[in-house]
Formats: sequence, structure tokens, C-alpha cells
Amino acid sequence: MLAIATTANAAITHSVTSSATAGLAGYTTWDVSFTTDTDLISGFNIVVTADTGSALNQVNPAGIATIFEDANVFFAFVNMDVSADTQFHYASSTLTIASSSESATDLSGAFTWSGGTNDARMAATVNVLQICMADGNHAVLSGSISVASQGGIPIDMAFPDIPIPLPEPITLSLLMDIRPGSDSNPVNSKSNGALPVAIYGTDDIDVTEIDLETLMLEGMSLREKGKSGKLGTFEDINGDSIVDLLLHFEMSELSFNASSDEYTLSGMMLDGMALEGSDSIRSVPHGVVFADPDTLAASWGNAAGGATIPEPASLSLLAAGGLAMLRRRSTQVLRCRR
Ligand SMILES: [Ca+2]
Ligand SMILES: [Ca+2]
Ligand SMILES: [Ca+2]
Repeated sequence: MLAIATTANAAITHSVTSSATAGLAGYTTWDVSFTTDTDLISGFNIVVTADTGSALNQVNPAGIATIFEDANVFFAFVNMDVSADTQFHYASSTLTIASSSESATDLSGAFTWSGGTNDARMAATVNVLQICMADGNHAVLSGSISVASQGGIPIDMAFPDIPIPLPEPITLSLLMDIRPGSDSNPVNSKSNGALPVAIYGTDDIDVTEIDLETLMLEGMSLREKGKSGKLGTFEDINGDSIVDLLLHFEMSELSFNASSDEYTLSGMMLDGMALEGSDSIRSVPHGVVFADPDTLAASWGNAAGGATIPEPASLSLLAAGGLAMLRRRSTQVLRCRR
């Protein structure tokens, strides 16, 4: 619930709130309510204007344009799904419509009540209208409200834009693995070599749809593969029959502010969806130099006193059985280190 405006007149406070409700995909439907503290609303005149470049959605999912809400016996729109239609919200047999109209750029109506039991409903919070717009659009609400204590004399109300916010950006989580084949992921931050990183494909992420040029790992961009200009290799690294992506990042570009225990990768899919993933690393003291990154995994394996771990790039060449064996050997390495 977002309070978008409050206006005071003598002892009476009128406030307007809006809240997002379900709408069409890519659209948000806002309910707009008026509240008076103690007074009875006896009428109002409201104009909703689509801001520049914005448009009010005026057609419900059934393809029918309505100015008034569903289940409004007075207007006979019973059981019509108008959840994504910009329209006024009320039903009253004592309602008097002075005027009403709608278009893509405005919804307007002037209404009064003739009194009786329906006025009691107007003493608290009244859901006045709903506005449906494409996400990111804006509407301007203006008009006047009449309350009983003022003898029904309209009180002008000024409202700011009603923002229809853009949805929270969705970031896909990557399953990434720095130095595939190594669990401790040693990194020498002073190295000028390349840091191998695997991004594992999943049921949710097709790695061939990743925009490789957008990938950054703690300031490092991708190193081209040889003279081919290729930025990555597609292969099934972990043997789950889903294609993975093997990348090499330029260690010389490592950010000065990079964390000493976890590196985060960011980038985008080709369709613009944001990506993020992270993996832990183990900082190797300056002076421990791995000249060739492709030999690092093997060097680490020997240093740990365990079995040699094949280079990442060669993993895909192994048959499934070989991979299973590799996993067992990796496990042995871990046991040795404990
Ligand atoms: Ca409408
Ligand atoms: Ca690893
Ligand atoms: Ca895979």
C-alpha cells in the first residue's frame, strides 16, 4: 500500500492510497482508495490522465471496454473479469452519475450519492477506481471530493503522479565453478595468466544463450581463445548431458578491490536478463606462480599430496565413466587433505 496524497480541509483529512493488484503480464493494476477521517464522502469528480508516453489499459481480458467495475448490479457487468481494465469501482443504487468517459489517455467521472444507507459506506475507506497501465507508465490523478460536512461543496484535490513501477529486475543465478576440477580454487592475484571458470548449464539456464561479451569476473573480462577470437567453449564439463560453458578470464585485469575469498561473476543473457554467480577462491601467496593456468589444477593436486586432477579443458574428452573416476579421485584428494 502506497500513500500517494493527503489533503487537509479544516478538520477533515482526506487521503488517497494506491496498491498494486494482479493484472495482465507486463502490466500493473492499481487500486485507488479515498479515506476520510470522520466525514461522509457525498461525491467526487475524478479524472485520471495517462502521463506523456503512457496509456491506460481500457479493455478487460474478455476484450470488452468498461467504465465501471465487475459485479456492479447497477451497471449489469456481473461476473465479468475486469481485473485489468481501467475503471471506476463501486456499485450503488443511489449513485448518480453526472458524467463519465474513458479513453487510452483518460478516465473521468463525476458522481454523487442521494443519501441513505449507501452513504455509510462512504464514511471510511472507499475503493474508488483501478488503473491498469503497462509497467513503467505513469498516471496523473486529479479532481475534487465532496464531503457531507462541507454541504457537498467540492474540495479540490491535487495528486502527484501515480507511478506504475517497473518490476524488480530478475537476476538469474548461475552455477559457476572457478577452476573446474579443483575444490579449493587457488588464485594468485598477481598472475598474468588466465583463470578458468565453468558455467554449468541447468534446466533453467541454456549457456549458449549467454552474451559472452557482457561477462565480468571481479573486473576481469574474457580472454580470447587462441587466434580464433572465441570467448568460450561449449562442452558438457560435469557429465550431466547438459552443455556447459568453459571460460578463461584475464587475471591481469583483476580488480584491485576484488574479494580475497569469493569472486562474483556478472553478465547478461542475450535477451537482456541479468546473470550472477559466485564461487569461493583461495588466495595463493605472492611468489607462488603458476605460469600456465592449464597446469594449475595438476600442480595443486600434487601440492596437496593427492592424485593429479586433469585439466578442465580435457574433462569433456573423458567418457562418462572417466568422469565418475575423476570424481572419486577428487574425493580422495579431499580426504588426503583433512
Ligand atoms: Ca475501461
Ligand atoms: Ca572449482
Ligand atoms: Ca553439464
